[in-house]
Amino acid sequence: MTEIKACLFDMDGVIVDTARFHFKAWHRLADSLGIQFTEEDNEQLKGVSRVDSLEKILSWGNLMLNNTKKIELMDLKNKWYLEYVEEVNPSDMLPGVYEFLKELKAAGIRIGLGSSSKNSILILEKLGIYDLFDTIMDGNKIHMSKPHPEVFERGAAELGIPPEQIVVFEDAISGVDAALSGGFYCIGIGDSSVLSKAHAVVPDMKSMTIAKMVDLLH
Ligand code: B16
Ligand code: MG
Repeated sequence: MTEIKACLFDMDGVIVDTARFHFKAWHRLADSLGIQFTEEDNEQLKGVSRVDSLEKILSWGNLMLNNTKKIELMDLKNKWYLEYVEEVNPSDMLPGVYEFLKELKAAGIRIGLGSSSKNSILILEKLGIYDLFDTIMDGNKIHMSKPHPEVFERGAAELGIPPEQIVVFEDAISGVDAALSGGFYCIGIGDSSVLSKAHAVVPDMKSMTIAKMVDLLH
């Protein structure tokens, strides 16, 4: 295995459990439109951009709306989401993440964010870890949402490190697909039956270390 020179982290579901707030806000919106929306449906929205998430929900409800109405609904969902994340603070960081980021930093392994979210900087600031990132690639900068590899490819390009020397940490099927099609190593965080395509899957970031990461990829 080649030397690992960088790690790219998905945000929602890997660094912080904001996925439940996205679910809550989409559920509230779907309810207001009379569309059924379960936690199982929500799996398909993880890692997917705001606009693509809305399109999926509308298609599940067989609802056709014009662009103005869609923008209004996305703004409403984001307003609710921002209310829910208002209280996010460093204690909301998922266990093991902070220690792992510190270990990477000390070892000179570059750290990047590869998130579909347009709220990523706000959340990283609330968690107090914004300064640890060497690059931030997110929904504000990319044109194609996961499973397209753009978010990770552009993160790698900003770091000047090729994909084969980078490990992506992802909790979503769309993100694992994005990492693999970009030629990155990928460690899935969550359910191994859901993320089975990743090179390795662990239930969470607890006790993640550089040694464990390298071991998982062997
Ligand atoms: P926003 P990630 C993704 O973030 C979330 O998983 C997904 O549920 C959300 O719809 C998307 O960001 C867009 O988020 O509405 O904040 O721009 O998992 O790629 O870090
Ligand atoms: Mg995610």
